[in-house]
Amino acid sequence: MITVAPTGAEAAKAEVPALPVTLPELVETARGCQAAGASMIHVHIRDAAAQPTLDLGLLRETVAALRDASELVVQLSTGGAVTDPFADRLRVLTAEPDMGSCSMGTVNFGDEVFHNPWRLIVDLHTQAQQYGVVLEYEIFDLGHLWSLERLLDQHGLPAGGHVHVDLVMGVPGGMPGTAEALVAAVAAMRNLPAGSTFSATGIGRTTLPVMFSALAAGGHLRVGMEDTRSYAKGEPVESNAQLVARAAALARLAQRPPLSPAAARELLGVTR
Ligand code: KMH
Ligand code: ZN
Repeated sequence: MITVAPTGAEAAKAEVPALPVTLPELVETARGCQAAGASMIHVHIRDAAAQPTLDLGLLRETVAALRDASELVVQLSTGGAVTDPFADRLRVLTAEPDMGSCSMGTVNFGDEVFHNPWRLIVDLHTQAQQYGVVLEYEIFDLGHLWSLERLLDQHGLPAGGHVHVDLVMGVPGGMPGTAEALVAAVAAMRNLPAGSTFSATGIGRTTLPVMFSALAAGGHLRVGMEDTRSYAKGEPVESNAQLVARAAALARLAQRPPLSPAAARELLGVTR
């Protein structure tokens, strides 16, 4: 399964002109990435000034437009930007996406702090259960996997009944984007429910080592301009579809061809 994370909340449009920030750009990205092999899209949206926003109306419009234009599983970020209030992040779930992300712990995030206190995690998990929104648990460091065990023990399985985590590796302040760290994370998943799955993404120059490691370890892949702005040294990424196409080609070489959106829905327990 290949997830594309096309925009994120950190890169500036002025510095990264290929970043999709408008709804038409996002829709075109979704179409191109599905054609290239993606089955899920992890969405952050921007306002008219290309700044990150969690505006509920815009989020709803975005979910509808992406559903019209593609079959991709639509996952809205509840992580937002490091400055977003918790109430706004929780409200994202009411936009009725197929899935939401749920970050499993506070982490230094470059020079900033990405705040994810336990109370917020519990509220995201339990409200997503109530709304029937399937969650993907974002793991920035190994301890976040133990927090996920504790969350599931105390509050039960997510909507859909399947546990899927995304290892976000190479964030300055989190676990490194190395094969060793990926193997350690996979080992730390041993007490999650049987059949739990993971994807992995490596930030910046850790993109390729993490992709190769995840493929070798039986994981799924996340790629996109949220995490990766250079295709190779000195070569800016041209489009998100370019990153998806590379991941799909490597997955086929590894004899693990990309899943269709329908197969991804089945795997993840997404019924919308
Ligand atoms: N933008 C980061 C602060 C998520 O989408 O769930 C948080 C993030 C995680 O990207
Ligand atoms: Zn994100």
